[in-house]
Amino acid sequence: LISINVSAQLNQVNYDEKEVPEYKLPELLISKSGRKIKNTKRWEKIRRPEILKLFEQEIYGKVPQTISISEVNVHEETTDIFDGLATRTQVELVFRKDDQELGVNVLLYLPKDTAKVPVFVGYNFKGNHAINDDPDILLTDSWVPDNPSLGIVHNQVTEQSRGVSNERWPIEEILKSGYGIVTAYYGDVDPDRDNFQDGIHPFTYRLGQFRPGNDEWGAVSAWAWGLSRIMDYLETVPTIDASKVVVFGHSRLGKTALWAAAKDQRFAMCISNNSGCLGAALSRRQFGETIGKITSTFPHWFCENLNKYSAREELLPVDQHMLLGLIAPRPLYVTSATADLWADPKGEFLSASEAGKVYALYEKEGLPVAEMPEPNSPVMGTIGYHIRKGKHNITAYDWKQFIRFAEKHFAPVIAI
Ligand code: GTR
Repeated sequence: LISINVSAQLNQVNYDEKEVPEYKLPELLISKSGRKIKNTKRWEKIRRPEILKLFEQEIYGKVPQTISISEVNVHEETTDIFDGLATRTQVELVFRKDDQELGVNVLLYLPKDTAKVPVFVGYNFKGNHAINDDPDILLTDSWVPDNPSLGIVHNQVTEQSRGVSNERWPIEEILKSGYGIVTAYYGDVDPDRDNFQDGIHPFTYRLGQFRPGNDEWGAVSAWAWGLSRIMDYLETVPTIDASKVVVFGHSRLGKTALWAAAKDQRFAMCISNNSGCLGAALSRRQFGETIGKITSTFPHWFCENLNKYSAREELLPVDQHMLLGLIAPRPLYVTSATADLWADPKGEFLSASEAGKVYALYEKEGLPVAEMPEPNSPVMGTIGYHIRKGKHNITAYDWKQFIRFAEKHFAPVIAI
């Protein structure tokens, strides 16, 4: 019977609310041993570590050992970008172990004439040069999925893809609002393909080991690790306010941003855009993308242990509202899009709503509404949410809300 259910689930996608199975979410605020978690002390001491460990073991995979930045190479620094609005810096974070070396190129635009700036930090999908027409952004030499229409062949980018994602990156608006923007190509840390011989993973292998253990890091966990190393670097930049770093990401990189913020409490705020399955959406709803689908299409994203839950969501010891709860009490913004049913907008809203229970322990307001708001009607408590009209994407509209949300929670940036 179980195998029939598994193949039935794998072959169809449910977009019908009436077909969502009945489910019971695992309790956020009852510990494994049955203790009620009534205050922040117990949350931080007992329940938070328990939940974090479950996500590590069963979903994203733990980082097997500490790997630190070996060297920072400053490629260039230019002080007058966008008519004097900003400085641009390009650095390479170098990681070395034995004869292995990995370089992650980080691009920073920081507003000028401000003492210490808050920043948004998040990965891009196609290389730093794709986020703007700026001709001086270095091209990545990492593996990039082929896309001949953008001149990406033999997994290498060319000039042709410069600026192709600029609609997703309204850099001047971000800078004008007083925020800096920091990005890196996620494939610098680990190429997005089912191959555990490239990227950062082999740095932790024993002799004769070819892939991570069952409870060790998949790609999302490796990308999240990379965001924390970027954070290590940001802490050393004197013009950045490291207490105001907002980690953000779209889609698979939204999943990554959530996991990074859950693990690394130095990120002061988190934005998950259209992150869907194993991002913000509740797995037990099995609406749109499911665990069975995601683990068969992207077998390298999560740890091996996750495969146990393919079409057996009810056995998971956690659900995604608990991932969002790990971000408390820090401000968290979750978005959906009306046409992005694959990511289960309702499931994203419901988990954001449930996560409010942890925020309540801190006497913070979670989501300020009980029902899902109308399209293009953002709501902003310490947890914020909007569902934008349109497709799976990150748009200027989304960015306007991110900036508003950051301005609501961080004191205004003061010009000097
Ligand atoms: C889809 C995947 C989603 C989402 C998306 C993306 O194909 O099924 O989970 O991550 O890719 O990253 O654009």
